[in-house]
Amino acid sequence: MKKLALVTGATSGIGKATAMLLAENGYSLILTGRRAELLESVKKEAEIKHKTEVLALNFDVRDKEAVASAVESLPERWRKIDVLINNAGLAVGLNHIQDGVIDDWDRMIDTNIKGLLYITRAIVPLMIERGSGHIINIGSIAGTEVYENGNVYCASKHAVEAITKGMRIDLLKEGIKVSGIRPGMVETEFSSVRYKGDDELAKKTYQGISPLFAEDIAQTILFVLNRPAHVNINDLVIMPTAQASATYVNRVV
Ligand code: NDP
Ligand code: 8X3
Repeated sequence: MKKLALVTGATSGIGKATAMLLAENGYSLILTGRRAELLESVKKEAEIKHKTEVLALNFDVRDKEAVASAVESLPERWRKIDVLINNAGLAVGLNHIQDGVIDDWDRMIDTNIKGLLYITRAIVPLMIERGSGHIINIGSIAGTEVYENGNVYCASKHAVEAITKGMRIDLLKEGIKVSGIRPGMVETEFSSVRYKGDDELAKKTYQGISPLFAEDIAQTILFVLNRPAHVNINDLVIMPTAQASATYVNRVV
C-alpha cells in the first residue's frame, strides 16, 4: 500500500518541491496552503506526472477551527497519515526591535509557532492510534542563531527548535519519529514574502552565491524519511556551500 504524507505550505518553494518528490517516490499526498489556485495546480501536476492520489485542503494554518475541521473532515482512508511535513511558514519584515511592525510579529508567531502546533495537535492522535508515524519540522538556522533585524523570525524558529525536541520526547513511546531539518539560504518565495513583494531586494539576498534550491531540501527530506526503522535523524542543518553561518556568506561580486 502507498504511504500517505501531509505537506503543509505545498503551494510553493520547499513544500511544493517536497510534494512533487514524494509523489515521484510513490506517496499519496494531502497538500495544504491558502492560495487555492496554486494548490489545485500542484495537485494536478502531481496527479498527472506521477499518477498518484492527492487531496487538497485549502486553509490558513493560523485558523485553529479551520485546521481542526479540515482534519476532522478527512474521509477514513485519508486519515492513515504516515508522514507529516510541518513546512508552512514565513518571515515578514526585517526591522530593529524598536521599529518592529506588530502585525508582522503576529503573522510570524501565529504561522510559524501556533500554526505548526495546531496541525501537529490535529494529526498526532491519528498517528498514535496506528502506533506509527514520522513528523519532520522545517526549522531554520535561525532556530539556533540570531542576526540583526531577525529578532522575531529567529524567535519563532527557536520555538520550532524547542517544540521539535519536546515532540521527540513526548512521542518516543508512541512509535512516532520526529526530525528537524534546518536550512540556510534557499531561493524560494521566502525573501519576496520577507520583503513584502520587493523582488529587487529579494534577489539581492542570493546575489553572488549559489543558494540552495527547494529541490535540495526535498531530497534531504526524502533521505530522512528513507532511513531504516531503527534510525532517526534528529536534527539536520543544511546550507549552501557559500554560507558558513546565518551572517557569514562568501559572495563573489
Ligand atoms: P515559500 O514562501 O516559497 O513557501 C511558504 C509556504 O508556506 C507556502 O506554500 C505558503 O502557502 C505557506 N504558508 C505561509 N503562511 C501560511 C499560512 N498562514 N497558512 C497556510 N500556509 C501558509 O518559502 P519556503 O518554501 O522557503 O518556506 C518553507 C519553510 O522553510 C518555512 O517554514 C520557512 O521558514 C523555512 N525556511 C526557509 C528558508 C529559506 O531560505 N527559504 C531557510 C530556512 C527555513 P500559501 O501562501 O499558499 O498559504
Ligand atoms: C531562513 C534562513 O538565515 O534568512 O530561515 O533566517 S535565514
